[in-house]
Amino acid sequence: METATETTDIAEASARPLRFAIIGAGMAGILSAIKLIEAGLTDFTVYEKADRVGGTWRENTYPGVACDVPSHLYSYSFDLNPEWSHLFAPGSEIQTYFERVADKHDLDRYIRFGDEVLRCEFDGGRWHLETASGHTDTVDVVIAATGVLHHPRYPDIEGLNTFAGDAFHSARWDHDVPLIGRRVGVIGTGSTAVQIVSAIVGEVGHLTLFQRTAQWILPQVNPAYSDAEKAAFRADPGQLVQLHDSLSQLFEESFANAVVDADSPQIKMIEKACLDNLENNVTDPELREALRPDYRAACKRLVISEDFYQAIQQPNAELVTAPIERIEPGGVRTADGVLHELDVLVLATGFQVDAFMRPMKVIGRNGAVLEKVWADRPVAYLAISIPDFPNLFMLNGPNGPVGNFSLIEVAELQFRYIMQLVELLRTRRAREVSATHEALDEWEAAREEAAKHTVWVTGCRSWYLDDRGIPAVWPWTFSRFREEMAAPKLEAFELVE
Ligand code: N01
Repeated sequence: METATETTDIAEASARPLRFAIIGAGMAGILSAIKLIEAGLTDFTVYEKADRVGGTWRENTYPGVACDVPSHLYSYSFDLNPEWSHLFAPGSEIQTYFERVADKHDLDRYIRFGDEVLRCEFDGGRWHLETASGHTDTVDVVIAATGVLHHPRYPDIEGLNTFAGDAFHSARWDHDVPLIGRRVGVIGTGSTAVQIVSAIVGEVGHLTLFQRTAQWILPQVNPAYSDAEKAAFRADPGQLVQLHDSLSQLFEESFANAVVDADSPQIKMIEKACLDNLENNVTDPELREALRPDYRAACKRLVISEDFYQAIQQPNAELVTAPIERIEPGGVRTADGVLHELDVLVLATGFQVDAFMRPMKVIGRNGAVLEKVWADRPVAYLAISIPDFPNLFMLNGPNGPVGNFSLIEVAELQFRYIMQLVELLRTRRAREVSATHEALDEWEAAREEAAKHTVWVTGCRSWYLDDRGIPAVWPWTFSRFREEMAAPKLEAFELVE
């Protein structure tokens, strides 16, 4: 009779060898590489268009950049970090963390830097990749870890290119441009602009913030961790796990569940905290009214800042609410005829959030072209799998959880789910796995229905909303996401033998 070990050995010997391509070496790409190595699936290449890992944290280097998820939560669960300097660590520290984790797992030898994947075509049961340098690869599984907020959105403002000073998008910060004593304009009032304003107001000569829409600001202190606290984390990693888990629970109960229920007591508490912040911390009544939003808190992605109101009340700061008419060589002309003269113009105008792995050309089964499939808007079953695009799995794909969660926790849960689908391929239960059209349609309908109860549809414009005004994000609680990610429902997948 065969022993259990022999049975496993036989199963392993007959397992299908799989080659993988991971696209992107940001947070989710690094995670995928580490987890594949851990599973013994080491035949893979990570394709990264830039020359370093880090994704959004490599690209966003603007003054004040930080994550609004606490750093001990915004960490890999398997690589918690005792060294975080603050509750919300600065972006450069987060970038260093990703570089250190990638080094620790010796990922450089798997990563092809400076080579963008331009095309992926499914043919003969495998994916054929072509990169910008002309390199080709053939793989069984593609993991698209290409990120969400990475294609800068430039505003469509007349005369933008005529500006005679220095102008750049917040995600393309030009560190060669001096700011000290100069006249700097910032367009936008999202999380990015708010961080920039607080960080630079003390050094610029004059700061002009062009506000199209006022934002609710949730005040949140950002204490530093003491040397003693860091030493305690180092000495007892169990404390770090506890901290990570308690932050996760706190975030889930306070934020994550609040935003998906517009009538919840938690959202009312957030609204009150934002309102108190405005009432108590902006002294000039005219400025206070200019900064008062006319929609509910957290309808737009909530902006978290300890010191924005202080910054905008500095004598060298000015809030401009008149609509921008055009940009001229000397500055920004607003509809009231005023020319706001500037030396530097920062476009903190956000990202094209529906691009995902595009502009990469992706061709699935029977010639299905992603660009056409997504002509109206991007969709993927549970944000992971697209019908007719077998063995291609997305991390942080369309309509997944992005609001007020740690995207690392999201990606870890998604990856575990994907690995269960990969196991079907490896154990030869299927050669091709992709969601069925029916499963996707059902999920989309349920998602759209659930979205009606969220705070995101209570009357504001935001990057969460698609062209129909439906939030392109996970509209349920985080525990529901965890449940969905526990195990794939196989009836939702087309398994080609
Ligand atoms: O971009 P946004 P962001 N004329 O899209 C304005 C994450 N993030 O880079 O509100 C004038 O939120 C636009 O105005 P309006 C986080 O998920 C996190 O700030 O549309 N204004 C808006 O004010 C965040 O939500 C962190 O009327 C124009 C702004 O530009 C996401 O990234 C830090 C305009 C864009 O705001 C995006 O944030 C940074 C025009 N033509 C980012 N076009 C943290 O973790 C656009 N605007 C803290």
